[in-house]
Amino acid sequence: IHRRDRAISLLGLPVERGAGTAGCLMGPAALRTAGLADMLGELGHHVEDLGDLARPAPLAYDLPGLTDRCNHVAEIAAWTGAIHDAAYAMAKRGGLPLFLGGDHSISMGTVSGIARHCADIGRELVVLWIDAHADFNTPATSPSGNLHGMAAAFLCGEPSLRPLIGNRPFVPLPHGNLKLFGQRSIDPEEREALKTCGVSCTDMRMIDERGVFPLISRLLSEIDPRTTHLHVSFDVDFVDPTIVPGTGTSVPGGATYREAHLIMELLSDSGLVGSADIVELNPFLDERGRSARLAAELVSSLFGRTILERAA
Ligand code: B3U
Ligand code: MN
Ligand code: MN
Repeated sequence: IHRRDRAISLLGLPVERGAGTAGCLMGPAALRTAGLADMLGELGHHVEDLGDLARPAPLAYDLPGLTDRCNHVAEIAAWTGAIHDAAYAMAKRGGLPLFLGGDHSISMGTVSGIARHCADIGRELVVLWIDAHADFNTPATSPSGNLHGMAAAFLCGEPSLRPLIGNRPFVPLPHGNLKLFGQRSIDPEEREALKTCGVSCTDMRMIDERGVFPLISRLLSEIDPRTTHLHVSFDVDFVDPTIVPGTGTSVPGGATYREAHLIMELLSDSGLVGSADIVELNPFLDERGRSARLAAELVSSLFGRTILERAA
């Protein structure tokens, strides 16, 4: 069941202005220092590191309705476009794109690029958003103005955020194809919007009551591997702050070490994962590389690392 012969392409996205705290810029470097590429190579994958995407020049003009309401719009809009182009090209080339963040605003570019490729080839896209937060705010509901808290809403086609992608083709993700998992901090109006849009949200309480195994198995059983591309967007703040101190907006009551690994192992077993983001690692806040090391380990579990050999 474990495919360990995949062609994995790493792309670093040193973006931090989507978050309220600086430091995610160093995320890709820390993941490399933790040995991510070698860990994946040792599993048998063909790993190619494309390095970091170059920082694009910020937009020289305002985006009406966004510039005044959100933080660092000119930078993040430029990044979103550049990341979208890179992700689209990587998906088109084949192989499995693995995006190293960066704050969660990178997913506006990564997922929209993947969505565009899926539309080209007639595949359905499902996005599993593993996160303490829902990232479903809009400029009108956001308490902070930080764009990383609006990334999922952008991807589902929130009209007020659309200008971030400029005049590039944009394929919105249907609300039913966004699967939120692990939430424990949702703003009041954000919660209303999730309800109105019918977005599936497996919150931390459900995980406490029922456990990771049945919940993830159920989600995956609803995905048809013949027609569907699964993108995993993994925000490291999903994991409990006691084991991942290196992130900017930690929330108590996160996943345990084994819960996080089990999710990755089940995703790996499913063979469904076609692309992934690892985001919100902030090495400036980390303690002696612990969070970076755990993040790299979780990515190896996502790509076939097991405790005992279970491969067919
Ligand atoms: N929901 C809050 C906080 C937040 C969202 N995502 C992160 N923090 N990482 C907001 O600002 O939108
Ligand atoms: Mn997030
Ligand atoms: Mn988060």
